[in-house]
Amino acid sequence: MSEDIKNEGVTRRDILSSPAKGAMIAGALTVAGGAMMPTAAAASSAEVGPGELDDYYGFWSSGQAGEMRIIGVPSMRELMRVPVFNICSATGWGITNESIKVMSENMLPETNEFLAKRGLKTYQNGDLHHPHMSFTDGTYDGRYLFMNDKANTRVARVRADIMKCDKIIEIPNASDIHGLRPQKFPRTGYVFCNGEHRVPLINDGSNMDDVANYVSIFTAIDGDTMNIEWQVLVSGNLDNCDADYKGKYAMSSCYNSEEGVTLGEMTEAEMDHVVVFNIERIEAAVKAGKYEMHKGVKVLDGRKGSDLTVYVPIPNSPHGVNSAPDQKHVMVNGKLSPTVTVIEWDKLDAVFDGAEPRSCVVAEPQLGLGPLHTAFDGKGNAYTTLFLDSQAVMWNVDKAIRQYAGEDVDPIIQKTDVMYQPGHNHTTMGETKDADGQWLISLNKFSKDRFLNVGPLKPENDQLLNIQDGKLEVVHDGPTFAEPHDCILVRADIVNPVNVYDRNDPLWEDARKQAAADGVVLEDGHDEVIRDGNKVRVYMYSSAPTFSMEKFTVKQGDEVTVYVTNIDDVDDLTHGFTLGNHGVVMEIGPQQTASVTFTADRPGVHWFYCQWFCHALHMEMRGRMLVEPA
Ligand code: K7E
Ligand code: CUA
Repeated sequence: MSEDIKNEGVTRRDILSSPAKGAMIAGALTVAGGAMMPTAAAASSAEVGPGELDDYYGFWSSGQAGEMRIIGVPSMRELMRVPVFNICSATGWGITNESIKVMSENMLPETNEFLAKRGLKTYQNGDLHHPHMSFTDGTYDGRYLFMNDKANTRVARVRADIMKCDKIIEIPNASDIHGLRPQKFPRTGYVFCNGEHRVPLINDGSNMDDVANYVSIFTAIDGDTMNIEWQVLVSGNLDNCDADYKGKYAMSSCYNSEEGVTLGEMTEAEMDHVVVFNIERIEAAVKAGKYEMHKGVKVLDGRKGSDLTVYVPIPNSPHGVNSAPDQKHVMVNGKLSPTVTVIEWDKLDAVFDGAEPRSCVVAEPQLGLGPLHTAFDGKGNAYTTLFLDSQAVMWNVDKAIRQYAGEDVDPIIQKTDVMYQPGHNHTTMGETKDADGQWLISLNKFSKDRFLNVGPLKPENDQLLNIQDGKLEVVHDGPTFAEPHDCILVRADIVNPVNVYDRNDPLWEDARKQAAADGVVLEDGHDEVIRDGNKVRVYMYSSAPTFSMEKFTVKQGDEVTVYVTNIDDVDDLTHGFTLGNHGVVMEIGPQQTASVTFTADRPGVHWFYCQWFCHALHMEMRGRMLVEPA
């Protein structure tokens, strides 16, 4: 199919940019191909040929795998994996000094103590659900990606210029960070995140049964500094969240308004709620000193009755919260209720002034069973995942509003099966004011029989749907390893990573300082072994296909730090440093410095080598470390 198109001398981009031409070619192919289905036109536009580039960056979470992944859309080709909360065998993330610093420097002291007792410098796992890009004026700005760790109560930031994680912070007082969204307007600004599980605020083990005093906590982080600005205590279990397009409100869904601790107790009530945070009032309360300090963070009380928040009743255990690109509405997905509740942001002004809380609700269409998340096309339509029905439903927001007002209209446009059981979905630019209605991703939790059987553990299935023609059409199945909860789809022109590191990158600031103290200039390809008591610092540089040091000698028991600077200044020329039988590995990108510290405890000759294919003589890029017996 794509070959035929190539023979015509027409690229996929031509087809996308010219609907008439696309239809013409599709028509011709239908005739030529005989049995080809009318879906051929859509399928062809999802095809990205060899050497062609995708139109969108997809930033995928990976759930319990702990990393972020970059997927090209619409090709669904996996482009990169960015280790964040996991340990990475390829890049040495979690092993190098620079990554351990990111992973440990902003943890609570008690966490680092807990880990040290187990011989660890960082957690070995994470559960990354929600990656979101920083915003300026309601749309993605290409600066950062923020993401949560549900497993170990952390939030991370990835720099979009180099696609590496540069900050990981632990959120005190909270338990398990789940929902996370950046402020959309005026900019990010705040990164909002939800502590999901309710725990005692002073969680010192003195009580388990006093559940009335368990709290869940909403946190606002400064996206520029990654400082925790404030926290708000809320009633119920926080789940997902989103922010408005005016910088006034953030909203979180809460299940378990019953504040129970068993499944029966948690799902008892017919109505739960969303909690809306009034940012201006919270900032004023912070200024006025109306907070308590807990673990170094300003904690405000936003539980029921507070004027910082309002609680809007929503049918049973709402889950996803999705702000619409019309900048007016926000969708709250019912999960145990077949409805999605549509709230008008502006009507919350009155609710904060005492109006009946549900007066902000402008629609509540019945869509099907298990609505979890909603995406948008920027043309007035919404797309909701139905987990239990295993479907995507396309519906019209305006019609849903008219139906709620009493008109006899059906907002549902189309339902289509997805394979199988979708959680999140996402559209191209769909969580920004620039939603463009090109593609919809359905992140399905089960693939069952869709792929070759790989044993009891199956991949998930991220399906691509074409939504360009006012209808839903599944055009691609994409198997994924555990467990991409969520993704965002960002127009390619917004993301502009560099090819070569800046020699002054703050990533290896510590190495730079240590080198300066040792009289070594990292920049000019200087190599040296410095002995400082039983600490040995080995500075070398790499230039394809050699390390500047063919060998170095240390003594058994020395604490050795190896610094490698890659002085190659060429695109796509990454070297590595793997030290045999020491569990030591680093990635060293062009112009990067990386370092690793280990104890030389094994007398003998040990080879180190470059594990990143870099040159015809890559296999020969190696050297020896001699460890002299004590
Ligand atoms: Cu719906 Cu963690 Cu975003 Cu999974 S959450 S589905
Ligand atoms: Cu350097 Cu392979």
